[in-house]
Amino acid sequence: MQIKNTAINDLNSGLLLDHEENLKLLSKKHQNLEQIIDVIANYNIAIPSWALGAGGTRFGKFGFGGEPSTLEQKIEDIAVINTLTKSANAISLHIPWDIPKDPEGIKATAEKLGIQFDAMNSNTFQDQEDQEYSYKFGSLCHTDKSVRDQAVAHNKEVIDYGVALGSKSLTVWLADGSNFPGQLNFRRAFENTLSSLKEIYAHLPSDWKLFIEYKPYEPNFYSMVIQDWGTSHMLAKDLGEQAYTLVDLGHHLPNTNIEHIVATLMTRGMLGGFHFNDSKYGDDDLSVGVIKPYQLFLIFNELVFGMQNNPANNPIPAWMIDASHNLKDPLEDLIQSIEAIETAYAKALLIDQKALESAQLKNDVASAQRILQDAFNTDVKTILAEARRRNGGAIDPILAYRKLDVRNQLIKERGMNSSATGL
Ligand code: AOS
Ligand code: ZN
Ligand code: ZN
Ligand code: ZN
Repeated sequence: MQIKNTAINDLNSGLLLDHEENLKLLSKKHQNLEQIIDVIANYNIAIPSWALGAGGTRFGKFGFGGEPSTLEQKIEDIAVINTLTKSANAISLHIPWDIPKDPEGIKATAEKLGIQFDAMNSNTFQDQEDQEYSYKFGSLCHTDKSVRDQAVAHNKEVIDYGVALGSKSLTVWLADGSNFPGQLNFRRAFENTLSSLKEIYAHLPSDWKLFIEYKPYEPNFYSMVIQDWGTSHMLAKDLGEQAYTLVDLGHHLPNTNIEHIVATLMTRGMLGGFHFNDSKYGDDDLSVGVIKPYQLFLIFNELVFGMQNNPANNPIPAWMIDASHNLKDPLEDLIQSIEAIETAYAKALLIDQKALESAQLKNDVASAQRILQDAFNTDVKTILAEARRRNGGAIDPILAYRKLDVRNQLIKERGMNSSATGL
């Protein structure tokens, strides 16, 4: 299924008059509006290949019609999102769920649809049918060298697939840890993980980055080998310049000050990747912005400041949505997530940084709060719409998705019972 540009133009034309009026009002109020529209228009977030089908919980999964069952179809779905939003021009693959049997062919398909290959993801948290050793008691941290070797070899293989596709980074997320006190020697597990990661790092092409994701608990409920940003940072530092920490918003204990972590990592140029989602209790993987939009805005405030004041040369982080879609149409959910991310970004760009700095230097707390809240309370829908429109996207992407009846078209093409690989 491919959406024609003319269809989007037709839908936009009905909304244009109102949109232009709103834009005029906004540009009267904000002098830097053009710059903000520009930044948003050039912003893209990668979509993980496993987010395109129905997600589930450990209790069950309720399918969606028209789910993509091949890598080609996953890329097609992302192209649909990208055509509407002009903000999702990359896919993040997961091996072995998305082994490209014909890398050249897949690359050509993606290129034709304007989709690039973002970070590759390895999987040593599940046992695959043909593998010799089990990851039941860990992978890169395992007590048995043969298991570690197998996990290292898998990660090297993932890098090789990525090279064939034109990806430039590998994300390692480990489920390794322990469920019961006494099960694992923390220090031995850490050292084993570090030496396994060193082998993987040695296989990294010189223009690649390695992202190390952390998580405090789940699937292990007593300890996780890479439990927090400090552990990830230590590992990355020991590996070398191509290794970075990856922040996943859901991977923090409740009420953790994530914006502070972001700022600290960027001070040292160590924030390499970012997984967006939202959470109420744990790693809930809810749609971005549904629970704590103000926190997301404060995080973007640090990201904007970090990118504008960057003596440690923090790279532009690799942005990805890492959420689960167990009730909504996954494509609608991803469009909503993109909107939430860009909303927070645009609002953070509206912050008067000079005024904020002067309030901070004078310890004028009330003014500092007001400056942030003025930006947060500004309606930026029109900014997002204008950024999309200028790129040929939809003024209202969800409305367009529904008017174009995308889901039913996909069901017609793929059937009611197709299912996507993933969690
Ligand atoms: C797991 O909790 C992490 O968020 C991973 O980034 C990701 O969801 C997983 O690798 C999916 O395969
Ligand atoms: Zn993640
Ligand atoms: Zn997660
Ligand atoms: Zn999550």
